Amino acid sequence: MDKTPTSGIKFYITTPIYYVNASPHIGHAYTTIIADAVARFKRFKGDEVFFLTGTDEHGEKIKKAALAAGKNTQDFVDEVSLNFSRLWEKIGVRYDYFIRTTDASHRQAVQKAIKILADKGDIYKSTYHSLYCVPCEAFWTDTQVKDAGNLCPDCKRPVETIEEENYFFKLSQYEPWLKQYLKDNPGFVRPKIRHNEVMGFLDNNKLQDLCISRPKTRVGWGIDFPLDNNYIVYVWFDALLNYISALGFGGDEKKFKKWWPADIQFMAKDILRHHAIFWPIMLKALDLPMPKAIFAHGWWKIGEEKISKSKGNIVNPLDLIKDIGVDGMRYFLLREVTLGLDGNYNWTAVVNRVNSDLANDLGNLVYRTLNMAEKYEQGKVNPSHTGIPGIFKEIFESMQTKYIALMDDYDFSAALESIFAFTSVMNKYVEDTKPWNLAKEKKEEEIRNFLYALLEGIRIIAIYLAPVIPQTAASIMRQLGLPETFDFRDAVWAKYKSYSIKKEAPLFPRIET
Ligand code: ME8
Repeated sequence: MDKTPTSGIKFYITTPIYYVNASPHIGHAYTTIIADAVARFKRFKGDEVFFLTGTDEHGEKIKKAALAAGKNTQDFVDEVSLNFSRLWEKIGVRYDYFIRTTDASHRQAVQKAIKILADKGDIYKSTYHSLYCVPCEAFWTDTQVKDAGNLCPDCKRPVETIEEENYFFKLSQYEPWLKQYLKDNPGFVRPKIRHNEVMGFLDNNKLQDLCISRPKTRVGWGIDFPLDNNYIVYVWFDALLNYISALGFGGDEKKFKKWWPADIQFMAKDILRHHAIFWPIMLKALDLPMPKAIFAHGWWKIGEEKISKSKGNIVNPLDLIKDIGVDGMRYFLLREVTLGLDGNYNWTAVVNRVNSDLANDLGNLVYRTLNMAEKYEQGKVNPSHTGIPGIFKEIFESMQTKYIALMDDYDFSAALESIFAFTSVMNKYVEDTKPWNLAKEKKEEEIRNFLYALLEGIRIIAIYLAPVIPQTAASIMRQLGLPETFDFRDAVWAKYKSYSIKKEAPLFPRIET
C-alpha cells in the first residue's frame, strides 16, 4: 500500500473500455494489469494518480449478444459489466473510476461533444455506402475487403453492404494536421513500430470522413444522436469519448482540467488506428490537448492465433488464478513478454516462469532467510553492523537505477529482471556464506549481520515488486514484521536497524505438472 501523494505530479492513465458482449479473458486482464502496475508504481513515487477503466456497452454487437442470451439489453450489459469490475477486484486492480458508456454523465458528454463539432461545421449529412463487419464493429473499404478474399480483413467473416443517410465527421479535413503532429511527436504513438505503422497507413491511404451516426431502425442500442432523433451515435465515436467524459468533460470542468490530458493510454494493436487517428483528430476538433502518449501493446496468442472470444480460444483469468494465484498471473503476464511484442501463451511457459522465478528464486530466498532468522536468532535480528555487504553493492545500486528508469519506460519485463538479478546474488550469498558452518563455530555476530543484510535486501525488493505483485509484497512486509504501507522513499538501505519477524507459509508453492 502506498502513502499520500507527495511529488506534486498528476498522472492520468487509461485502459480501453471493453465490450460487454462476453466476459473478460486473459487479454483484457493483461492491459488492465499493465495499467494497474503503472498506477501503483506512480503512486509509490508519490504521484497523484487517476486510473480509468470501464466497459463499452453500446452497438449492434452487444444488442445481438443480449438477444442471443435471451436477456433484456440493459440487464445483460449490467451483468457482464459486473463480471469485469468483479474480476478487477479479484486480481488486485485498483482503478479510480470505472466508466460505463450507458452512464447518464457519459451520454451527456458525448452529446455535448457532437454539438460542439456541429457548431464548428465539422458534421454534415450524406449518403453512406460501406462494407461493414458486425462482430468487429468495423467499416472497410472495397479494396480492403477484396484483398481479404471478400471477407472482413480482421475476423475473416462475411461483411454486410450498407447504404443509408447518415451524419459524418470531417475527419479528412484534419489529415494534414495529424500527419504533421505525428511527425513532430514521434513519441506520441508507442512503441516505435506502431508509430511507423500509422505513418505508413497515412502515407498510403487518404482518410475518409467518419460516419458517426446509425439509424435507430437498424441499430437501436446507443446514445441518441443530439442533432437528429432518428439516429444514435456510432459506437466507436461514443466509446473514445469515455476518456474525457469520465473526467467530467461537459459537466465538471474543474475535474476535467485537473486531469486531462492523459499521460498514457494503453490498448492492444488491434485498436491502434482508432486511437492514433480518430482519437487525436476528435480531440483536435474539440480544441482539446492531445494525450502525452498512447501505447499499443502486442497480442497474447495461442499458437498463431490471437486469443479472442470470437476465435473461441480464450483463457479465463479466474481459472488461471486457481492454479497459480493472482500474483502468479500478474507476474507471468508482465515478465514473460516485453511490452509491445506478442506473447505466446502456453502452460509450460507459465509453469517454468512461476516455478523458477517466484517459487525457486524469490520464494526460496524469503523462506530460507526467515527460517534461519527463527532458527539462529529466535526471529529477532539485532545486528552490530547495518552497512550493505560489498558483494551486494554493485548489483543493488544497478537495480535501483535500472528499475525506476525501466518502469518509467513501461519495460516491466526488464525492470523485474533487474530485481531478480539481485535476488540471485542474495541466494548466492547464502550458499557462499554457509551460515550453518557459522552456527557450528558459534559466530553469532556474523550470523546476525548476515541475516540482517538478507532481510534488508528482501524488504527493498518487496517494495520494488509491489506494483506488479502487491499481495506478495504485503505478505513479505507482514512476515518482516513491518507496516504494509510504504513508498519508494523507504527503499533505502538500513531504514530499519533491526527485525522482528513473523514467518508464514512459503510465498509460492511449486506448481507440479
Ligand atoms: O476493442 N492480447 O473492446 P474489446 C492482448 N470496446 N490484449 C488483448 C487481447 C489479446 N489477445 N484481446 C483483447 C474494444 N485484448 C473496444 C475498445 S476503447 C475506447 C474501445 C485487450 O473488448 C486489448 O487491450 O474488444 C485490446 O485492445 C482490448 O482488450 C480490446 O477489447
